[in-house]
Amino acid sequence: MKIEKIELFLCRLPLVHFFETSFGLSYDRTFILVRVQGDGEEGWGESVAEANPYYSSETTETVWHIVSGFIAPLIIGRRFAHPRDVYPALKRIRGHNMAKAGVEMAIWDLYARATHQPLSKALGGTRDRIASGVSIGIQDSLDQLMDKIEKELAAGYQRIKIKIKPGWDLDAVERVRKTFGQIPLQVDANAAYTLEDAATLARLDPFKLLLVEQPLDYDDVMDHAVLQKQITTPVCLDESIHTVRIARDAIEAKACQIINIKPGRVGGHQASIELHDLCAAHGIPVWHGGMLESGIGRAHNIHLASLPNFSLPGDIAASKRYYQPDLIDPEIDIARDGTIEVPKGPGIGVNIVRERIEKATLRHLSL
Ligand code: OSB
Ligand code: MG
Repeated sequence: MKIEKIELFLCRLPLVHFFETSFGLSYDRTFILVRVQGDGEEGWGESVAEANPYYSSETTETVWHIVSGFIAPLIIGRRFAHPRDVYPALKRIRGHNMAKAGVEMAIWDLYARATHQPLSKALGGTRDRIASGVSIGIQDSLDQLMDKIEKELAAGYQRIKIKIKPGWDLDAVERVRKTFGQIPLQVDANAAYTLEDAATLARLDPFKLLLVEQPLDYDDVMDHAVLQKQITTPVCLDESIHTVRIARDAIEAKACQIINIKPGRVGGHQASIELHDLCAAHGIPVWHGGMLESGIGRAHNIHLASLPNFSLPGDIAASKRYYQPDLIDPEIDIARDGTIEVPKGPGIGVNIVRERIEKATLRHLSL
């Protein structure tokens, strides 16, 4: 497989509903789509970097810079026997996993299309449907949060995750438990606490949450290990897990009992498979995170989440919660039982609507 061309599309889409986390509030999403071409086929990827460096240090502008200036020259004109070889070929470039992942995942799509198989098969997926959960941002009031949860449960979602931050935590969880009982429930702090808040976080224990996601800093492992000894809720790491090696250290240090995999954060599908396998070997369950992706990134996530150790419902929900219309047609939807079908066509297996991409594009580059 010889990569002949890489195209970048800087896109912006309005969100159906604003999304608030401990690090900020978004009304729209800015992201980069990657199109690769080679062997008479195309492949599509989506880089999950945001316009701002609040979830991660990468932004859409750093992705643009790194792909156009450093990744493209290493990829264009080069022959790859298999997409697993792409991430190692970029080793000289330190960090910038979201930039690498956008390109690497597009090449996986190209490969799966060229070999006439669904991406899930190429990745080693074993299921034809994935379990779907929702991530609900911080709301203007607890009443509004209850309304949203009621709506998502009625739609069939298998688990609810709510965002927390100091001042929007214990009361919110208590109210959810009072209103909805023992539903599968987890919380995500996006690094909003420090070890000094351990006593507050321990007060979540009686609520029997599935997990608490990234309570402490984005680059921390060791404080999470200290915290985990003081609370019974399983700690799950998101932001801290940038590489397979950090995951190995975190498992060794008992800093987490569960890991959230986002291919964008770790450098693409190959690194995700390795992370998935490492966790399986250590009895650490994983689940698939989300970054408010368009249908293109979302389709990639669905294929990856078909691997066997994705044993908890992911943050992979229906398109209509995010974008209307989405960039793909038909859109991604969930069944009444809260599952999403893994597309069966070649590659990511969804129809990309080019006119909608054109409409969302702020800047385009062909390399
Ligand atoms: O921490 O999981 C996160 C969205 C943007 C950045 C970080 C996170 C999230 C989500 C949304 O929780 C998950 C989704 O795509 O629905
Ligand atoms: Mg998270």
